[in-house]
Amino acid sequence: MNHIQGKYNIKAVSTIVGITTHTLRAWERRYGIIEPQRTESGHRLYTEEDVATLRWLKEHVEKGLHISKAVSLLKDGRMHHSFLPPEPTLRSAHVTHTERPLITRKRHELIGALLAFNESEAHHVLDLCLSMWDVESVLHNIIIPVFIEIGDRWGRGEISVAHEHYASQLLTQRIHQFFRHTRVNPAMPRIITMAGPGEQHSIGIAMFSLFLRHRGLDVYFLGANMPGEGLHAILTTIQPHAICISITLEENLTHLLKHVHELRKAYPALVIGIGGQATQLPAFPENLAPYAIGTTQSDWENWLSNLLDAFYHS
Ligand code: B12
Repeated sequence: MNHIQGKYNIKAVSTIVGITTHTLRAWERRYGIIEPQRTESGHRLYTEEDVATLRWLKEHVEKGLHISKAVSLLKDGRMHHSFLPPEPTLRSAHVTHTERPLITRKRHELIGALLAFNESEAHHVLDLCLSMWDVESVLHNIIIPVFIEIGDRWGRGEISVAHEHYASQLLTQRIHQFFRHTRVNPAMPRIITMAGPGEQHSIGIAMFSLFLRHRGLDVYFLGANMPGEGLHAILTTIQPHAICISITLEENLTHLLKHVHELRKAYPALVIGIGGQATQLPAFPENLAPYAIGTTQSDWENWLSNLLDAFYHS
């Protein structure tokens, strides 16, 4: 017997998605994007996935994308709500086999545009990516890898410092834009985020800040090279629940250790979290280990869930 997974008839889908039955049939005929199963009497039966696909198409057509363009994006790679696996490492979030070629192409296009100093093309590629995937997916699968690739090319002397700075500035601006457009939930804890003293590497902590913001936390992002002495004013004014510090360079570890020790003494209730490349180095001090948040998405989620538990039960 034929195994039928479809459970919605065309009328139900039309009501759920808000597309007329006439349009549904026309899209099927012209673009072949959905091929609903058929009952024995020949009536269409749609699956949950079909419904999700139609919703996505409708959303993008409403945003101004022509239906044929939306369909080709869909066929080209894949859209869907999130292409991150349940537990990716944030450094190398997996993508499914079918999505990989499209992502690689988008990364190349973005790198090409950035290295040609072509601002509008770079934004166009990013806009297109954002029409296909959610912000965190674009961040982890497109923006971060492009950032690293360009930085590495500069490190190998293959491109000039102007190329590297131009690309970094443009991508950083986009990250900050995402940040501005996410809403804060006033019932959530306040968190200060910063790159520690001596640290110019601020993109990683910007990513983590965005992760927190996306979950509604009230994040105060202080950026790069934040001296410990300068924190008193903000700590006493906003009285945050936590402070998260990023550290990349080994040479800044001693400074960080001192900094954490002082914070601990002056603000015993403040939760301290540390992240960044230096937490993975053998030289990372053992007495800082309890503060390390971890590198995977589930490490970040766990840290946050402990923070929220403590916050709501205090
Ligand atoms: C861009 C870049 C710069 C830019 C930074 C611009 C900016 N606004 O951030 C500039 C040009 C300023 C720079 C300067 C230097 N850099 Co640099 N830089 C890089 C590069 C190419 C990319 C870093 C980056 O942003 N990656 C993308 C982010 C998303 O990754 P990330 O920082 O690791 O963050 C991830 C995690 O670590 C984590 N994370 C980070 N912070 C936090 C915080 C918390 C709380 C949590 C939970 C997680 C978390 O989340 C992120 C997502 O996965 C790397 C090469 C590389 N492969 O990483 C070198 C690199 C980091 N730089 C390096 C060096 C040596 C330098 C310089 C000393 C070079 C020099 N000779 O001047 C200076 C030092 C400046 C200083 N005092 O800090 C080395 C560090 C080697 C080491 N381990 O000691 C690297 C690895 C290059 C290399 N291969 O040698 N750099």
